[in-house]
Amino acid sequence: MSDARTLAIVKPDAFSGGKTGKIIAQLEGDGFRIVGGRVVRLDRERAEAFYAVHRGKPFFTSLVDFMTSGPVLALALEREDAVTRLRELIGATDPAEAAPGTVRALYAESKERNAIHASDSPENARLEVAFFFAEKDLT
Ligand code: FUP
Repeated sequence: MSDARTLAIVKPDAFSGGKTGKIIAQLEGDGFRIVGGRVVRLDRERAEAFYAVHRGKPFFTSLVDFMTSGPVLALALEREDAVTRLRELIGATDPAEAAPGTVRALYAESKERNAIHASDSPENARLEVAFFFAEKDLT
């Protein structure tokens, strides 16, 4: 069960570009069940907290600018091997390096404006699901 749940964020570029429905369809088509969903606008404090591991890196301020530039869709997702499988399904960080057919290959504009986030470990999945959702609100 430790790898059964993960967090995805449909990022502002995909959200404003009207790709949200297509991305959800791709996730559901791969067997993910949506157990929580919220459209939110992150403020700088929240975005900096979410990406705290990247604080101090050259792209950090720009990343926070981007992630606060519009609404995002946070999704709590379940399926077998959810963390591993979602990372495979979204593709590499840079869409130029993402495998064909992955979410980022299909919808990302650049390494920064890359359409979707997915938790990279079961431990981070637990923390990131809790960042957006109270356990009692998950179905
Ligand atoms: P990923 O796990 O694929 O989302 O990638 P990282 O955790 O390494 O990076 C988090 C986000 O920072 C990326 F989604 C996009 C942004 N980023 C950049 O803008 N430039 C970089 O060189 C690396 C990451």
